[in-house]
Amino acid sequence: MLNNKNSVREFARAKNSIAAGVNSPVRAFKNVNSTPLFVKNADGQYIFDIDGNKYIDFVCSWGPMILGHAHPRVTKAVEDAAKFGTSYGAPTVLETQMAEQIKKMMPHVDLVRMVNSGTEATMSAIRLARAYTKRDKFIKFVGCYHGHGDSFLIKAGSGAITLGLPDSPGVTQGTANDTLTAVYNDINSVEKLYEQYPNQIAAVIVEPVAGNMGVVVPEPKFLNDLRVLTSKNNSLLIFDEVITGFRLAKGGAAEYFGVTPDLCTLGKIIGGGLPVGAYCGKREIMQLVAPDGPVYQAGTLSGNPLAMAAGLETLRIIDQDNDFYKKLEEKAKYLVDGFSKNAEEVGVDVTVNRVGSMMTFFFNNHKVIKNYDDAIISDVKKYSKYFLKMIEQGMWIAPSQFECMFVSAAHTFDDLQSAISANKIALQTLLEK
Ligand code: KE4
Repeated sequence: MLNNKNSVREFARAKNSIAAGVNSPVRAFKNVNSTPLFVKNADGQYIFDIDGNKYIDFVCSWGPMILGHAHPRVTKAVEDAAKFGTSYGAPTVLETQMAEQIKKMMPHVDLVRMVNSGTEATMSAIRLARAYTKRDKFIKFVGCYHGHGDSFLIKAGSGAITLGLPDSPGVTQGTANDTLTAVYNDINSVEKLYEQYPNQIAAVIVEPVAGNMGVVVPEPKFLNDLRVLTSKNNSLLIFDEVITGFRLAKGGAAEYFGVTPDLCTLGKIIGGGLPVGAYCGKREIMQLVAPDGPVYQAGTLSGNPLAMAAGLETLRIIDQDNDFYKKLEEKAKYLVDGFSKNAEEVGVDVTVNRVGSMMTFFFNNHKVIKNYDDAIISDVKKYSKYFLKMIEQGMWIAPSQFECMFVSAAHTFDDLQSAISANKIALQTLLEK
């Protein structure tokens, strides 16, 4: 049984001062019927809670920590930057270097605008797409999550599914009317919306690999079909690469799948663990952004020196290692092969979806999970039991069936073997009455 008494005490204390006791819903462990674990520190692939428990971390702060925690070069970059001050509200060369680094790794990007979260990035990208096309509506996919901006909390994924709030109260009907939803991997559902709303759709925004209904992989032609369909209808294709950006390849999902969006949104990895987001893309579109253009968007701490230092060092470390993604792929494949073999041997119905180092282990007997309806019937009670058994064995995995599991450059094959052994024990407990 896990010793979590300090976390239990601190959660009760937090609830007196922080809404719901956490600063982001999925951290509350609500749908795995447990009390959130409070973290003391993290280092490399390990995370330590305030009760002295040590875990191998497969959440990686929901994606940013692709190098592992407290990477010495990243920590030093932040320390050095902090000595010069923490925010100026004025341009710095560091921001230009970050934009140039993004452009170097993502050649389809002409101009970048830094913001402070993925939510800000997607909100801004949709505003820009509407201004550029002079159209109001946009298409998202059921189960995809693009942050908590009002227009995205329509059949949203991530914590919204986890907590059963895919359509949040507080979002007005007027806002919702301009958000159209289609079915992931179903290009006909997108075509139908274009037929129903001719010349009204500004953009399609898509997670090129869905990570917020659990990992759902795009079928071979889906992304390219979206590219063709959006171009044919004079609307924009926006890749929300907040998770996949620099996760799947140096050029993100655009490089991985060979499909070029008009705009893309970034976050997580480009901040190296500090608050960051960005929207970026073709010059003819991005040049509409204020103050050169009329599309207003601003941010006190946008491009702040500490996040730029952490993110730039992270991207440089990745960019300097030509085998970075090959090594991640080998580790992720080893883990998933081990998990799949366990499920077979123990006799538990699971479906594993993986692209690169992002994966989800669904308690679901669908052999193929290709959209929200396939994912949502997963057995969340089973997942909850599995989660608690994995945590007890020192494996820090997502407290939700509808999130990703990540492997970082810091994980060793010994760590992965430990996770495979723990996974087998956790699966066996599911068979106990
Ligand atoms: P943030 O505003 O949380 O930085 O980014 C929003 C966002 C946008 N787009 C995608 C594809 C995302 O996955 C996210 C945020 N991801 C969730 C986890 N799936 C963040 C974790 C949380 O909400 O605490």
